[in-house]
Amino acid sequence: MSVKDALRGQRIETPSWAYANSGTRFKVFAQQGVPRTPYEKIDDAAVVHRLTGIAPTVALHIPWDRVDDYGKLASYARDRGVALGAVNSNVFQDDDYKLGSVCHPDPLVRRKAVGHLLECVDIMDRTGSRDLKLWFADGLNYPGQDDIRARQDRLAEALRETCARLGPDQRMLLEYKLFEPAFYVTDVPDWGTAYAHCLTLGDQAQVVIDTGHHAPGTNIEFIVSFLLRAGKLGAFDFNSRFYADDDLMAGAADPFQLFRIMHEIVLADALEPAAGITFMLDQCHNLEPKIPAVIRSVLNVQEATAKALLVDHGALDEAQRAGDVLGANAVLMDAYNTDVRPLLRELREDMGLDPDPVAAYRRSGYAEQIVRERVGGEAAGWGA
Ligand code: PSV
Ligand code: MN
Ligand code: MN
Repeated sequence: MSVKDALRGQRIETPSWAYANSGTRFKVFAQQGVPRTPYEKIDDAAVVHRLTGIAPTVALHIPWDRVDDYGKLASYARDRGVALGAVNSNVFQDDDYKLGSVCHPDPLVRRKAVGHLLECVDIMDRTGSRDLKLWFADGLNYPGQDDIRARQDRLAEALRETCARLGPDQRMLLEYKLFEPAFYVTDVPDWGTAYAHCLTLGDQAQVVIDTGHHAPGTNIEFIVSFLLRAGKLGAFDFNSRFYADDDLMAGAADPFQLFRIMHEIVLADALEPAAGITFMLDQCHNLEPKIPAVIRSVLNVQEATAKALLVDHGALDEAQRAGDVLGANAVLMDAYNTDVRPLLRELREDMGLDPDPVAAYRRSGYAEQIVRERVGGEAAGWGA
């Protein structure tokens, strides 16, 4: 397949919450024109897809995107040229979850949490979503606070029950995170823990790599490569980090890391949707305008992918076999250092798109339109 064909087939899923107000624990700086409802988040996601041509699905977050009729939400999305993607569960924003959700010492709280996960699968049945994405804020702040091993048992039991509820074409994607909000123990802190649970759960359970959820210096492409080999990589949450879970635009902090990740994907032939890896963004745009920031992130992932597709695999293989350390590294760097922007402009023109989606967004007047039209009502913020 040609580089252009591979890029034409690429799919990136945008998160509904990236379009809404968000902030840090210190302050949410509200922006004008942000969506007031899940429907308006879909309108914004549809704009991103219309301009980039490669972002045809939008992930939901329940309860932030709770509606009465999910079938109606799905057809609303379809009418705008997009589809609903992964359903993200939320068992971290309720007073009951102070000491955890599925790992909580109280069986009543665990039941409530599992009830929510099962409700998310009901929603997937109605939206036609394939993926249930699980991230747990569960953990401990102090040594002795709870029994670490018992919490793993509770986690395993909750995952087992939820997995058993999935339809044959649905998947459970388990996300890990090193720390935060818990500081001493996190119950799913790393890919090894997520992988071990997914192995026990069987084929429908796979791991999500959120690029912001590792210790500084972690070699993420190794994790990508390991999970791909094991058939256990289900999805990415792309974003950039400088320090912790910064949720900045993908490709902003370390575009070379994004390239190295996409190189592993290309090597494993895992770019096409048929390979079953969902490439999502998980970002919060706290200072910058949201829609152009999502567009920029999609383009950054596309650029890293284009460079990864340009790697000369024949030359790389030859250099590796010959033990030519510098030669092999040079093959990768040649691809990374290629300016792929002319190629991508050409690709977009072939696809009937504006070659510069960010400029096209600015010219479109959509930003001004939503400021004018979205007055009154509550802005749907992070957690709203
Ligand atoms: C919290 O760290 C988080 O950013 C996780 O990455 C989830 O994917 C996301 O929130 C949405 O729940
Ligand atoms: Mn995430
Ligand atoms: Mn996160």
